[in-house]
Amino acid sequence: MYFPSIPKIQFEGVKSNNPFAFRFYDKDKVVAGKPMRAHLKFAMSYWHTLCSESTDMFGAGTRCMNFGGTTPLEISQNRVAAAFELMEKLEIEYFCFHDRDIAPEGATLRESNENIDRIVPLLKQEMERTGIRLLWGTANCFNNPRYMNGAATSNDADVFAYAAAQIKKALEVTTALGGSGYVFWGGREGYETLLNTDTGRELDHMAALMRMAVDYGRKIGFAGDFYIEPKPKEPTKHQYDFDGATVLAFLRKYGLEKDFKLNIEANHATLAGHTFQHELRVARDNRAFGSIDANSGDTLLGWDTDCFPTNVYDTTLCMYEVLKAGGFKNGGLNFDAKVRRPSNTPEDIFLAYIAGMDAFAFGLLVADKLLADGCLEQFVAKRYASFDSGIGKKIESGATSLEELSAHALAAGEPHPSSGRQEYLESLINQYIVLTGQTL
Ligand code: XLS
Ligand code: NI
Ligand code: NI
Repeated sequence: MYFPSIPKIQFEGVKSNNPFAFRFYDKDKVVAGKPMRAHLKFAMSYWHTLCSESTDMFGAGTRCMNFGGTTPLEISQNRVAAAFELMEKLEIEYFCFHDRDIAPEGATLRESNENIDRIVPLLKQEMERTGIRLLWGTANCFNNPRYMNGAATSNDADVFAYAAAQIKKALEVTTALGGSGYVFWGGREGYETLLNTDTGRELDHMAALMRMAVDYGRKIGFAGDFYIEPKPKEPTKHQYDFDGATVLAFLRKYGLEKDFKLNIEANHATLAGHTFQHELRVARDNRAFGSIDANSGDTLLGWDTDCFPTNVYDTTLCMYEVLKAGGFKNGGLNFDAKVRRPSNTPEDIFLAYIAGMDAFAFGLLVADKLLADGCLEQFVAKRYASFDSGIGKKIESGATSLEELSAHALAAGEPHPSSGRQEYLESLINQYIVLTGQTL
């Protein structure tokens, strides 16, 4: 046991004073026809949860993540047991990883691949024992110095080939473990200066690698979704996958839109100058909603802080969009989140997950109530009612022209737009949060 002080976390309800209990996440409670666990599909991120020692640019790690191992491979082996103990104790049913999270990078690519092959059977065994599943896999093509100029968008064809080799292996492992998704997050796919960059050529290369990944994945039996995870900047000054809209344009330009969906991360949305809800809406409007990296940014810091999400207002609006999109299919809620550097004990990791899971469970309950009552839907439907008949209907069906609209405007005179009632609607969300709380 790696976390002997932590009990199995149970649902105890809102009145519980036990920090190691869920207050809102009642996994089998049925909401809108499905148990909470099926709506939320929580996943553990291997990298933040089991690899990060909480270093930052100015300081060393504040916790040791060796799990009693002395060699990199031994650490990785022990990490598997720790991962499953943690997920079992937290009732988390999915996980996500990068190739380099599960096994150490070796001196050569061949050695790295062999390291992966030593760990995969252990993961498989634990997955079979517990029923825990792989939400998505990915390749870390950003940490190693070889990727300093990018991976698929490097100026060096040998670097491109190296990334392709890593992605090939990661796809094989994801498929072998029955993963339902494969993520592309373009960690170094961007530029620092346009003075040395052929952006058009780099984007062609990025699309080419994705096309090859789809072809190979389908060939070896990967039936899940490919995702792009948009992020506007960091580590590069400008990342090509800036936001949902940019990614959709890229996918359509290169004919990749059928195989790819979006993996929306809350903190990336805010870095792009959007709200989390905005990015989810863009995905939903374009039928490209896939999965979520659940975390939150710090409004006072301008980088990807990956804080655990605890803001119920945000989780409510997120789950509202998820429900409206028809819920998760292959995707889920991956906690791409890390504890703060001073939260340096194993207990803190558990407390952080409990906080995040409870925040989403509560958000789900509020969103469900909002949708069941339909107050926002009714308001929005009424707000656009002028398009339901008459000239509005003609506009929507493409049955009018500038000539006819001009004649209409001349005859109708000055329009009288209606109030958007923003403040009222915002207070309604608060009201629903309180009303939902009262039912618990
Ligand atoms: C980093 C990204 C990363 C991806 C997976 O900002 O969020 O963690 O989710 O490569
Ligand atoms: Ni992420
Ligand atoms: Ni991120």
